[in-house]
Amino acid sequence: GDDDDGDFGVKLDVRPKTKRPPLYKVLILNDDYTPMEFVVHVLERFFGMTHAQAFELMLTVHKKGVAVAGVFSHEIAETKVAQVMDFAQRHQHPLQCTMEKE
Ligand code: NFA
Repeated sequence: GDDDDGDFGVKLDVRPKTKRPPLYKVLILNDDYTPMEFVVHVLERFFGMTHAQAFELMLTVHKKGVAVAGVFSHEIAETKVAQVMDFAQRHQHPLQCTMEKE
């Protein structure tokens, strides 16, 4: 704008602005047809969970409808979703996996 205050509007370099990239939750959705053991296998295979962790998360999805399988960068989350959707489709299960910004 004008320069009524005589400071020439020069912004002082105070804080280095290092914006972190957004993170994305990868969600597993319940359905009536995908076998429980298949979901457990997916969670072990693509999310590095132990059998016990995978079983517990599968039961959470089964009971509540949805649960977070992991939190990742946009690119990794997209890859996980694509891997799970492809694997489910190849086995003819209707399992759904999506991502959402945290
Ligand atoms: N609800 C499915 C069943 O009863 C199991 C399931 C759990 C499916 C988690 C999808 C996700 N066979």
